[in-house]
Amino acid sequence: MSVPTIQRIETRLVDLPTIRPHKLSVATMYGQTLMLVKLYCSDDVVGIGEGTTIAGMAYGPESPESMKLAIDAYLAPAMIGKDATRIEALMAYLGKLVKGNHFAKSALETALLDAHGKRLGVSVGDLLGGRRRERLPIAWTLASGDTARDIDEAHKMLDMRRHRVFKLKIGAQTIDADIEHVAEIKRALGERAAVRVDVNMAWSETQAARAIPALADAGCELVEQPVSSAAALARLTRRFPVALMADEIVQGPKSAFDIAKHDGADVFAIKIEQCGGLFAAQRVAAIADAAGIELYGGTMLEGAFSTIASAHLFASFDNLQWGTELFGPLLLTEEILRQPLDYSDYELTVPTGPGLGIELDEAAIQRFTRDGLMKVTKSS
Ligand code: MUC
Ligand code: MG
Repeated sequence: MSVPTIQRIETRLVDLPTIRPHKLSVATMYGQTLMLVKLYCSDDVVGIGEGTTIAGMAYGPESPESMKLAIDAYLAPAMIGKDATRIEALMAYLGKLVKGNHFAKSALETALLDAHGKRLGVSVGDLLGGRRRERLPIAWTLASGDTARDIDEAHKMLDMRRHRVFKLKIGAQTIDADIEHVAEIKRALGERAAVRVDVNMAWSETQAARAIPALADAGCELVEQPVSSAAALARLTRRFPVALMADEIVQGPKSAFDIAKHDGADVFAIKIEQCGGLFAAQRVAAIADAAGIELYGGTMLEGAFSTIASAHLFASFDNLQWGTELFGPLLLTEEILRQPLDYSDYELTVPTGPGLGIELDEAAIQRFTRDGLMKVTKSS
């Protein structure tokens, strides 16, 4: 029997509005762009993958446009005609041809896994070793830029039983203003909700050393990436009892090993795109487990495809002490799936169907698609 090969890869950019501006220390987002990849195989199986960034290139070196370019010009041509079933080998080959570009590679690996799951009639989670949980706890990010509006939003989420863990985006204003913002929100929510913060690397080590104990006093249980330096984060982790989480500096297994070697964080935020794909993210989780570092399922504010790819992976983790923040699709105004995801009782249900277990609604995304499709086939 001949092996299924990759015949065609299509990429497109889909610009979707967000339900409100999303304010981080690095930028304010008014919309989100999904870079969607469709991978067509010789056995008529089609896989879909997705890449997103946060506020264009404000968060990291890739953008939706750069992912599309890397795939169209370099990665896709190298994949045409290759065995679609040997995913780890193919990703290793692409890793040699193209340095970096983790987000683009994650989108392609997701599409390969979606296709292979559909081919075998099993879920992506099954391809990763099988799920250990059916549902995942989902935190929500309060980032409207206004304390009263954030409190109102949190109350609504609690009343709907959609989220009871809130991550506050801070670092854009003074430390005193940020501490007051966190304290006010925690006071308003009390025991109904847990409050965490994400500084997105905005502080120096001395600023962080002043802010962290005050945040803990305000009732904040977790501080995410307060500084950019891995060495500074390691020193802060040793100094303060409140849990400190590494996010931006977790860029795949090598960086995870370096951080773990220096006792550099209490928790890792694992993001499939930042790690360079699901298998790389799985290795990061293994390193964290071995080092006694706790785990959190992070997001790049992804749409449904990367969100569900992440959900399959996080559902397979042995440890997921801090839950997840896979709320990306809820930040978008548009439903892009034929069957919406199930967010209920503070959790997301991990789909059970073959591959990712979700189906793109082509008509829903058509009017948001930028400049049409790019197709890479053998002859192009
Ligand atoms: C980040 O830095 O964690 C995740 C949730 C959110 O609101 O922003 C992202 C990025
Ligand atoms: Mg973060």
